[in-house]
Amino acid sequence: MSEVKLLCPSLPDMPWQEKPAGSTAPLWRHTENPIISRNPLPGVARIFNSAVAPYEGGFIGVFRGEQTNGVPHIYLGRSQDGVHWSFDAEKIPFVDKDGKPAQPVYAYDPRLVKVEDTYYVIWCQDFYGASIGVAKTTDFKTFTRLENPFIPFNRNAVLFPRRIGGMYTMLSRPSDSGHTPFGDIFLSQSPDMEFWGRHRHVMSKSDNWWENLKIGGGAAPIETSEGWLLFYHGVTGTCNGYVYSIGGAILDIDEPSRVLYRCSNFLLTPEEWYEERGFVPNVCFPCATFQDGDTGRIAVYYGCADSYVGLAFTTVDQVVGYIKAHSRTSQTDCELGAR
Ligand code: BMA
Repeated sequence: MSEVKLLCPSLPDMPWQEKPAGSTAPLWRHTENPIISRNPLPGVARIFNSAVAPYEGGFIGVFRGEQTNGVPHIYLGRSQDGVHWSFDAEKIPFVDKDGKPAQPVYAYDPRLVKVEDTYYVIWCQDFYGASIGVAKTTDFKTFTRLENPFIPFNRNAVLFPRRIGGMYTMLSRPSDSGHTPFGDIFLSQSPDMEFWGRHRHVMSKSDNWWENLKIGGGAAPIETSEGWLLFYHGVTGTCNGYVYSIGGAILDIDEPSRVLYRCSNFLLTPEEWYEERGFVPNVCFPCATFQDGDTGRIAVYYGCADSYVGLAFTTVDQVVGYIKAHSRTSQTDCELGAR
């Protein structure tokens, strides 16, 4: 029986594998990784950095598909087991509020979060510079664009799965126009998913070597009895390029700009061939999770080397225990983040 409670519905059919005997790692990889390989459909060279949700007794997802012309777009995928996926041949046909076609110029790193009865897709797109796009759907047939929440430059946005204090709440990472050599996680709130404000700083890069360059939001925060469990990415710069690892933090339930615990160790770092070798080597980039409120099981979907999708597992007890045991927070982590 789990000591830390996942405050979310049961999901008994989510993908799961037991921890390998002898492993001491907080996260362990699916033995079939990468679960999505190269050239997954005609015209798409790679799928990675993608997000999933339970839907109608199976699973659905929004997938970053790097087209063979190099431009990323978002494709819809479906799965019965959360491991083996099939994809629509055409990219998602976004429309505006009048139902007219409204395709972004490009779209990458989508997240998929259900808040109340609506699924929101959040991604990075061109808005006269890289910024955040949002669309909503209730049936996965019509995807209606909403107003862009932020001005450029901003990437890595993800919604909390419920309103907090009555407000929709979004994490994002303000950035620059390039391969941003800096970046901290901020939080913004909205009464209606259109007007965003009440911005708060959540946490910055740290002096932990694996995340000493920049950090960014990852999967939608998971509600637990200890606070919001956040899987995020942390980046270090080496003489041979950036290295992206998966980090973990726990945010205050009512004031999530306050970090309660932050793991000084990475939870997962590039070690396997599909994480170390690819279009961009050494990238583990979490974008979504499944969790089962009954057993405490968690499955993390993460992009691998900008080329593949991987799946890793943990339990809420183990990962929260590991984060707390190795926690080191700074003053700017713990404060409200308003100046
Ligand atoms: C970031 C984003 C991600 C990507 C990562 C590593 O800036 O563009 O989509 O996975 O770089 O290339």
